[in-house]
Amino acid sequence: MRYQRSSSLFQEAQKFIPGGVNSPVRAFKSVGGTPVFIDRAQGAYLYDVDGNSYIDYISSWGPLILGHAHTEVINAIVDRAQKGTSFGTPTEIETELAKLAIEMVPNIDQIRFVNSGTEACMSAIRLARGFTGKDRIIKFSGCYHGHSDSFLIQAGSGAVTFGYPSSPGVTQGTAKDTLLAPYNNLAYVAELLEAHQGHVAAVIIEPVAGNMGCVLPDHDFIHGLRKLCTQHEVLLVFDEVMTGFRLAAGGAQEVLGIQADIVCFGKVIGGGLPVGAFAARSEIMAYLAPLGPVYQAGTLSGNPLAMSAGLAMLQALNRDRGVYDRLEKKSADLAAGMSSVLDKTSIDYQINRLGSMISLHFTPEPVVDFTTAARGNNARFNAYFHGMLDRGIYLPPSAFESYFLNDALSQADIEKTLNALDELVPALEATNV
Ligand code: HOZ
Repeated sequence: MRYQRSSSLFQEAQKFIPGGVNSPVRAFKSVGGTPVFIDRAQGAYLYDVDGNSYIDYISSWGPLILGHAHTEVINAIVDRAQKGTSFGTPTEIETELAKLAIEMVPNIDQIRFVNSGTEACMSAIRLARGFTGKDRIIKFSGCYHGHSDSFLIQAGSGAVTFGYPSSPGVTQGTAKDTLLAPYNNLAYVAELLEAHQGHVAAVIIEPVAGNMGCVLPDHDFIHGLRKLCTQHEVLLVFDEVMTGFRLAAGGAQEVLGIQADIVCFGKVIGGGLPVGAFAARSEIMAYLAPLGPVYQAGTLSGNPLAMSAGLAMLQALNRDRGVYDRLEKKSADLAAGMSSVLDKTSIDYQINRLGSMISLHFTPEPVVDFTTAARGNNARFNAYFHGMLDRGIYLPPSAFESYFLNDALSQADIEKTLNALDELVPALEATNV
């Protein structure tokens, strides 16, 4: 049996870990079947405990933009580990990573490192509230900013995959300060800002959404959002946990030509180790403890192993900016190839893509927000996911997640992926609509 050992490991894990996983999307609950337990990874490939290999299109959900076990990143971690793993004191490498991140990203003066994207967004909002003296925030339905209370309201990613976009456990008191708007709907945001005049601290957005599948911002919407925030003296917070250092060295700010007030990072900035960060101009960062009154701390924040992985990753990206052109070409080839396979069929589909973030939705209408993303054909998506997995292609196990391509992926891998899709077409066409 192809997944025999994975299956028995999953049985065992469920006895001791809720749902057998430490992050819900991994459980394959919405697509069914047994999650694949990975033993090791190299380059563009994952290898499971049953001896199967997969071309990986999630790259650990984004961080591994250069592929798995990249030599420079691994060497940096190993070298640093020899000197001890954590001190709870300042280290030189934190400043090195801070300097490089600030050099690569437009419009930030200072950066604070935390341990995850969740922490970065949670802290950014606290900072925005402390800086503006206002309580409410606006977020967009289907955007996911980690699992802190203020954001688990019509959230994307696993929250919506498993049917709890607004999580129990979030108090009414917290929820009332989070105002919701549909993605790509500027008029709605304008109305909210008018109605809550003087009470909104920040608008937080995934500038290219990756947690309801990949959803691109309309040009007028995202530029209009910048203008509205300035007019209303509201901070614009870009959650670049997925897009930061991925879409370009300067992330979505660079690609879209927009300067946010606070930017949140995660994933690529940690090189595959647990790192998040938030950054802004000095005037805002000065509100943060120990300079200012907004408290934020962490025993393992700025951890030397994590910093060394992040530094090696950003150094490699900074040295070879051609990586972004290569990723653009591979992603464009993949998207074009998928279209040419699916165009020959009766299957309704949409492919959304910006740079190396892609998603495929089985729906006839453009996917521009959460409502349109949620209209996708689930049965067909599940058949697609499992059909591809059985052919050695590892895709996100939810229609509400983006693919993240990596630079280790070869043209031959893309060909293999397209052949797998081609082979799968009869089964997809037969799927109940
Ligand atoms: N929330 C992550 C994707 N949007 C999933 C993380 C994981 O399961 O590892």
